[in-house]
Amino acid sequence: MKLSNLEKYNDIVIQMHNNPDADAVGSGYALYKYFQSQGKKVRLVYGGFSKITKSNICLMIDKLGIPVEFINDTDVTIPLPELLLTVDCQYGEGNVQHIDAANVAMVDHHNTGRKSDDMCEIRSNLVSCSTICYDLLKAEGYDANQDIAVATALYYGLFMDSNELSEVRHPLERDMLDLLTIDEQLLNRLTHANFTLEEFETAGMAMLRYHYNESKRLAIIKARPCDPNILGLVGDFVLQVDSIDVCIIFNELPEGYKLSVRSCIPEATANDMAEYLVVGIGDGGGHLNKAGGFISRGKFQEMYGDMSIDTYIFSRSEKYYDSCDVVYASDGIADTAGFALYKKLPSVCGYVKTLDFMEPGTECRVRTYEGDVDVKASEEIYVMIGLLGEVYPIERDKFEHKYEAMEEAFHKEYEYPPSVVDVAQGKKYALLPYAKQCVRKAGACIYAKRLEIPTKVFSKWNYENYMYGKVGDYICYAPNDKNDVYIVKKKIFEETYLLEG
Ligand SMILES: [Mn+2]
Repeated sequence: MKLSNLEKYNDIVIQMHNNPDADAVGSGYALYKYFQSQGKKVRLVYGGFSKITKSNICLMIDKLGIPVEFINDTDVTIPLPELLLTVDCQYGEGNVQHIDAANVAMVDHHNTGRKSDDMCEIRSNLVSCSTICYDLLKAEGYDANQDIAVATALYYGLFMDSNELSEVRHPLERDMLDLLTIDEQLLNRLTHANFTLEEFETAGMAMLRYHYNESKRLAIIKARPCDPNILGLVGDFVLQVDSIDVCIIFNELPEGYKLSVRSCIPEATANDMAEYLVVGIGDGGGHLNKAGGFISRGKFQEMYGDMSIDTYIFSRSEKYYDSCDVVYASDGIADTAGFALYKKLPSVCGYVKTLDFMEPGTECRVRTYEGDVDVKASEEIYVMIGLLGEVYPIERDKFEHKYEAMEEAFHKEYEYPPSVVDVAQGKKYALLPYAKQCVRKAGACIYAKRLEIPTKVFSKWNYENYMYGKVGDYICYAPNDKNDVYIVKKKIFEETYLLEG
């Protein structure tokens, strides 16, 4: 959906879910300001049983001057709007007060199975709805930075929905953080108004009741029901203990279980652990050090019957330690059993010379799907654009060995346009305007093996972390360089390589 699809409506009501959080308010406010700039009559409302009381949300609304209206159950102040636009939620859901409307549109990042269409923008791969709104505004040429309140509201929405940015992973989210100009002072105040004295006590009690696994240096804590932020806070604190490397803290909510993971070791990172704990029963992810997740009560019961959540978390987290391989590229591949020779299929990719758009020596962040990787712009460094829009740096001699460079421009449409960031300037460069075509030389070969368990490869490139391969992805190395070890995603591998012979 594009916001301009909704141009034909003049009377618009934007609705947040009941008991709105920062993401709902940030999203709603950004769209409110956009439609106002288009000369529309627009209101920003939420319903339910209670008015917002949470301290940080009240402060956000007050300081940013957000014109939020509470529509009480019994209070029918909404005359049938021409368009009802729900944000951070979907029309008809349990936590969305029913409002009659002639037409309904939705912007949301929760996965309910609904797909995007002319009236809906549903992107569940993003951690916040604010990110979607940021992108929708950008697509209409509306710069969120022209109004610092809008920029700050969007930023804070992402901040709060990503467990204080620890679950940010999509390139679009990282762009948003780099490019928004916000009221830092207000953000600072908001982040220090997160909980009440009662919640503070909950945190204290949680810390008194920890379980400790000495051999794994792992602490597990069950907390009383509380705001997810409290879990993160406790986890951060616990991780400062000298004999604890990983901390898992969880609690029970009406719809399921919220968990927060903290780690300070590369062998068991927080995001991997969180993803592992929720496989098949929820969502989880985040950063190496901080991650979070949610387990749905219904799915948990379906899969594990009446196993208690405590038993599940204890046994599953212990299993994690045997579930993953770690490969250091500098050590090379010691055991080549199971690897086979694959031939690259000839195909056209894009490439960009870093010096075509940057000064030599410029620190340049390449935004790959596996994480950010920093390189210095030079004669020797090119950036490849693969079949699915994936980008990665490549050394010139490797490039010339594998590819035939062409002079024709490389055009292709991608959901997320390949880009790099000039780290010092905080400036983003789209790569496609500089991209030229290259053709893979026939016969280039690699050794590859399908992964049977998840594998982390610490590659020779300066990745912020490591390349992570899931079951079904491929671990590969170059025939002439056993230290050139990397992961290729299943889909890319299958489109790119053919078993030799
Ligand atoms: Mn949200």
